[in-house]
Amino acid sequence: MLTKEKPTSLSVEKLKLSIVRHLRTTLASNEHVASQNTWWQATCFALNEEIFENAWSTFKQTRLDHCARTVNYLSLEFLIGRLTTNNLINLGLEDKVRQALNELGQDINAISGEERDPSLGNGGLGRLAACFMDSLVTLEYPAVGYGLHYQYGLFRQGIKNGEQVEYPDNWRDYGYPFEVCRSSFALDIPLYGHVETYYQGDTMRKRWVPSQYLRGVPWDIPVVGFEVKNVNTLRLWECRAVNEFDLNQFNQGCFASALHEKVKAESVTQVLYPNDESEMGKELRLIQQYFLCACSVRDIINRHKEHFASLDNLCDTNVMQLNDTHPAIAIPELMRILLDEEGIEWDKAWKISQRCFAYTNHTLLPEALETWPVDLIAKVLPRHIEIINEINYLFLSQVVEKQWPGDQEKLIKLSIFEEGYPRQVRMANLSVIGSYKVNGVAKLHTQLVKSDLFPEFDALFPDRLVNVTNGVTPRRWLRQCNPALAQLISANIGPQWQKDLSLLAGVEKYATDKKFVQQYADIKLANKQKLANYIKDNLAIDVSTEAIFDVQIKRLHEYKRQHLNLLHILTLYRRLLADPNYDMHSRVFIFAAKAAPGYRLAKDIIYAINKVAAVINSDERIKGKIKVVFLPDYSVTLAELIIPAADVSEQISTAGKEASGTGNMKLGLNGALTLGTLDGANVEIAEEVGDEHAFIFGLTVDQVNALKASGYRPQDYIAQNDELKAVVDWLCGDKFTPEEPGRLSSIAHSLVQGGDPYLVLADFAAYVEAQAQLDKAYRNRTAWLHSTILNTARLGKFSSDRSIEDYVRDIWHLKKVSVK
Ligand code: GPW
Repeated sequence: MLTKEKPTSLSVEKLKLSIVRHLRTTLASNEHVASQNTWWQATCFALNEEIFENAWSTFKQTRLDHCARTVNYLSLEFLIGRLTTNNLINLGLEDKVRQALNELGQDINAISGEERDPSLGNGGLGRLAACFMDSLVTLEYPAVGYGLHYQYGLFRQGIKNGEQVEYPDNWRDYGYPFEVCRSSFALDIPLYGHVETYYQGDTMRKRWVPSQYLRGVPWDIPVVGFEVKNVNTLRLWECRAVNEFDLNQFNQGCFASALHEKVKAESVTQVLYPNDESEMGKELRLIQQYFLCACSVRDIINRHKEHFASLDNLCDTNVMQLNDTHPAIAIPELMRILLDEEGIEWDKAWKISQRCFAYTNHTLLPEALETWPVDLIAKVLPRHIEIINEINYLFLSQVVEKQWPGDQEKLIKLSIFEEGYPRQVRMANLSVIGSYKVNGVAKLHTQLVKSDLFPEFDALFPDRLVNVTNGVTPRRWLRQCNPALAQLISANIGPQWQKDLSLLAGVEKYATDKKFVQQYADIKLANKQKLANYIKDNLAIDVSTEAIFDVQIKRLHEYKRQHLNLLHILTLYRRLLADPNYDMHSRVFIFAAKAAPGYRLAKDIIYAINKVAAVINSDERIKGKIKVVFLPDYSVTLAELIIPAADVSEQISTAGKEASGTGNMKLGLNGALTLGTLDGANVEIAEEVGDEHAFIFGLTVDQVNALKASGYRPQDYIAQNDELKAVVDWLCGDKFTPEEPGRLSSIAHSLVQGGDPYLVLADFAAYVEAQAQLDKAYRNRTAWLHSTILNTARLGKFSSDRSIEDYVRDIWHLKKVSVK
């Protein structure tokens, strides 16, 4: 038994009755004719009976506890993944529902397979938000997640002739059973227009006269706690037109223009922007950001005002966590309400506002640091640009000028405005100035935030910048995705690890226990077989579970260096061609990655992986020693299949570029050994697991900086390394694209003529060497299994429960609210 029974009135019999009742009365079907999808919906509705009631109790209990302080997690992305199995596990109803469905002639796995992934995020940042929501509710902290109800999530990826093609992801096509539309909390959001000055007695005041409104309609998705009654809310805003369409125009035959306003309004939450870690400056994206912030801030204030007459104590009842700068416009929005609507004077308003916001920085990449043209903000949000101006003026004159009198350079660097054409608003500067705490997401990352990104802010506000190392929820990323391993762990150390992952340390003593080691190995093998079957069924590629399953799964980015991995594959392939007896353990290189649709080189790398895969996989001379697999349409669900099957976790970003990474934690917990650079959370992973149980290679942050400062010349590395030269040349020729010679040369070009901005060539030799060590290590089966088990045993730190407790202690200061 993995899960404690929660106090629930739901017996197998009651569940059966409820499922059948929903088939018949909610879904207009019955148990004789229902499709699998209908069965799935009925099962979800049966669960909702328990879930919604608990959500209500949680909400009420929070009010009763004197409006216990609540964290509001503001994020443009929540990559929640499928909820059916997650909810079953967290409710402790997995066994009962399995039995109930069984007795009704249905298979629980097939039924939960009916759910489509809600892919309301791009990658790590969105998935982190989902893990945090799971931990917050499980730890019984009052929390609301605020996001957008995108009609289309992240595009579905297909591969056609090796190239990425994008298809729309209509994830809730005919509705989604775990969400409920709360139309009574709908709000109208102003936009555009101008600002008026007027006098109230002697005081000059401002008011925004908008020229347009959008309606925000909330959809609530319950977030079910594990082994607790608490159910929190993820509130996603859908944008609609305030006015229905113009019937007169419609009747006169002007169909398109009659619908114009409606179509335009609905476009705001139509689709998730697919650009991970790159800012774009598009008007619709700014409106998305503002729409989320305006709806959420209003909602928070409405909740507060049910209990308090003024907003003076807003920061006692609420904190708003900004998930990167994407929702930073919430800062001037709250200021606008305090100043213009509440009539609070500036200094007091600023104090209130600043105590309400905290900001998480997730990147140092310059292209990901958001800026917005001043003119664009002035057009869409005329009052906000005035407020930003005032915040900046007061900050520069009262804070910066005091600290560094007459220092023009400091003013230029710290100003919220970046001069130039066009002038820009720097959202990161606004976020640091407007928040009481700012955090990085791994130790190394936070150090770099302090030393490289915001050193002056750190000097001005020495206590503001803190670290909270990321984590992942052990419920989804161990218990749910690897049930056999979860079972084995529980059988030996008890099930409490699921709520306190540090208890995994108890597994360490079994790392030398013959029986345990064998069981652990059998589970890994079975997981590999399952993935091998999927690969066979979907891509018609045969892979052997004897081979090392070497996995790189993440967004496609130059800084993540999937092309470094590719160069190594080519190197092994050349060695095998040169010497058929070349001594290596067989290897399956598994990739899954989506590229932003406009990111040319990233798409070229996907194409190259697929072209190389086609040639290598069908080359009989190498006798299947290498297989290359690119699994299309990476998603949370696919990750749940791949991660438990991995032997090797590729974490090979250029040092200093990956803020944290979280896939590294999931893979390590599931027994993959990290092959990685000293970047992001890899540093802490290696620290926890011990250097002997990971393969760390490559330039450190300091070495990267020194090399760049001394004038990095990628050609030198090619000149010194014949193998490297040969594989780069391969990319320029027609070896892998006989029908289009030179089709892969853009990659070589970026590495040589392009200056190799992410030092792929500089790290190549060290990477190949680390790979050779790994190959050798894998062949010592006992030692490898030992390391694998120690990875599981020693990575307890990387639970998102620990991250949340860090946030609570250092930033949020929440108290638990237990629902009885
Ligand atoms: F650019 N991350 C992401 F910082 O997935 F906003 N998308 C993003 O747009 C950004 C960051 C942003 C990732 C980081 O790359 C990764 O290192 C980190 O583990 C993750 O955010 C969660 O902190």
